[in-house]
Amino acid sequence: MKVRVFTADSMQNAIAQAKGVLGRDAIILHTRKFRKGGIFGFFSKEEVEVTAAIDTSLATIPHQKAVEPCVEDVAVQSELANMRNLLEKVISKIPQGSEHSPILDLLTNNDIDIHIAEQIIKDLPVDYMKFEAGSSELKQLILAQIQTCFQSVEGIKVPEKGRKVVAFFGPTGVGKTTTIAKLAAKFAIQEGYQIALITADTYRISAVEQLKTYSDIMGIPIHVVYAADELKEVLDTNQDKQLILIDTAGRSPHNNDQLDELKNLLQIDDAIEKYLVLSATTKYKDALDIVKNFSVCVPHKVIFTKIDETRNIGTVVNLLYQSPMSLSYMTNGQNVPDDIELVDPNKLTQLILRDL
Ligand SMILES: Nc1nc2c(ncn2[C@@H]2O[C@H](COP(=O)(O)OP(=O)(O)OP(=O)(O)O)[C@@H](O)[C@H]2O)c(=O)[nH]1
Ligand SMILES: [Mg+2]
Repeated sequence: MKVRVFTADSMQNAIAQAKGVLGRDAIILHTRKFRKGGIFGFFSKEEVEVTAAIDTSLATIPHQKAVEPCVEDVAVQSELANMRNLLEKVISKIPQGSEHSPILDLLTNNDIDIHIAEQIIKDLPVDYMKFEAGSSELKQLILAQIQTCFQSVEGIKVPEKGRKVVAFFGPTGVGKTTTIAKLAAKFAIQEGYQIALITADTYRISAVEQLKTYSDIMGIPIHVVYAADELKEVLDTNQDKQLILIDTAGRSPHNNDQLDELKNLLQIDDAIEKYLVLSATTKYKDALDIVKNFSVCVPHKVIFTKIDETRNIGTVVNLLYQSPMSLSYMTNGQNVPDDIELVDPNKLTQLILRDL
């Protein structure tokens, strides 16, 4: 048996290539879509990979006389025919297109997008079908597969020498300021670092007051900046701090002027580590727009907030499966400073699967 892998821009072209090279008797063993190139998962091109095989002993070889098979050939041919049957059975069980399977239903009922759910199932080990839908073994396999999308998790690392500057940005009301207050308490009060807060949110009347209230309670200095050059000045005058947290005004992902302004503010210093703050309650399609449009600000990591407000955090899986990102914290309530923790892939996936 000869097995070859073909890639093309569409399923049709990949299959045509396979049939062209291996002949019309080629069988398709596996198909997979993947994205190539791009930045932060975007602007990448979708490609299709087809794994095809041909039973060389059965393939039609043009201009060649048929030869009587010897006894050994017959045994090999029969073995190959068995393998072919088995493969076809396995392939027929892999969900294709809109075909529904119990696992697909389980995943989509948990707000996982149908295309992502299909991909998760395709990526499962082939022998997953030996387990009953709903069995703990199958749940473990799905859990492990979903966890492959949680690539790297790292919180704020304050260096031993020098300092760390972190800026937080994202759509309105997702919990940026509250998250900063939680982190300020963790680093200043619990871990004893010298920290300063900066707020560039001068759009909302009460925005400065909101962060100032926390900074007063914690005894942490706060600076208000109205423009990029002021931010630079404040960063220059706070060289003695070990950690500086910058709050920004919530922005609509569809307002390019606001996004440009934010981008200009944050690119004032290359050393600024940038965190995109996203609410886990966001609808998947909106979350895709947010990640795509805020990518002009080149976020290094993502924070998921309001994990406590939804029973379906499929959006998180959808986003990460579609476009891998580095994760940091997740927040699960309004309480400052308690309701924040480093993303725990296991815990997060358990949340997704709690209804499975
Ligand atoms: N349930 C829940 N509520 C949260 C969480 N984080 C923040 N909130 C609440 O969400 C609301 C908005 O929080 P903010 O911190 O003001 O959000 P923001 O992103 O700074 O908002 P803007 O500056 O207006 O864009 C507040 O009522 C917070 O208490 C969370 O993890 N869970
Ligand atoms: Mg705010």
